[in-house]
Amino acid sequence: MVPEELPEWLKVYTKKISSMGIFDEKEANHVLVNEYLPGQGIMPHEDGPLFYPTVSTISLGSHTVLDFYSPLQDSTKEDGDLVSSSSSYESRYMCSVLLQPRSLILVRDDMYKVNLHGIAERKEDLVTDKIVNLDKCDDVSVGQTLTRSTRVSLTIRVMPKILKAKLLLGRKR
Ligand SMILES: O=C(O)CCC(=O)C(=O)O
Repeated sequence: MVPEELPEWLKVYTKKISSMGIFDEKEANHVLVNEYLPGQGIMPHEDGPLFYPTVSTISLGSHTVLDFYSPLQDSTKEDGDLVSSSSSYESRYMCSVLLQPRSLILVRDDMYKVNLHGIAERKEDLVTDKIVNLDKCDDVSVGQTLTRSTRVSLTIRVMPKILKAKLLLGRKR
C-alpha cells in the first residue's frame, strides 16, 4: 500500500472516529468509499488481515442491511450433522444490522476477524427480528419494507503496514 494524503473533508471523520480510541492509540489512515445503487450489494467476505481488527463505516444517503455469516472454512454442527464448507450462505446466516443514513457502525473482534459480512442485492429490505439493532433505530419496526436509494459508505480503518516512502512511478528522466 502506497500512502496518499487523505482529503481534508475526510480527515474530519478519520480524526473524530480515531479520537474515540477504537483503534487503540492509532489514527485511521485508510478510507474506502463505496457507492451502491438500489439493487446493488457486496458478496459476503472478510476484510482480511491487513487491517486493524476494528472497522468503522459511515452510511450516507440510503439505509442498507448488513448481513453476517459464519466463516466459509469452518465446519458447523447443525442437528448433529456436519455442514461442510460447501454449504450455502443461507445456512451460515447469523444476523443483520440495519445501517441507517448518517449512522456509524463499528465491527470488531470475531465479527470482523472470523465472520463474513455482505449486503444482499435487493431494491428493498423487509425488516425482520433478525435485525439485531432495531431498538437503536428510529421509526422502524418489524414487518416494514424499506426502499433503498443510492447509498455511499465510508469505511474508515487502520492499515498498520504501509510503505514508508512513496514509490516514484512513471518518473520522467
Ligand atoms: O458498504 C459497506 O457498508 C460495506 C463495505 C464492505 O464490506 C467492503 O467494502 O469491504
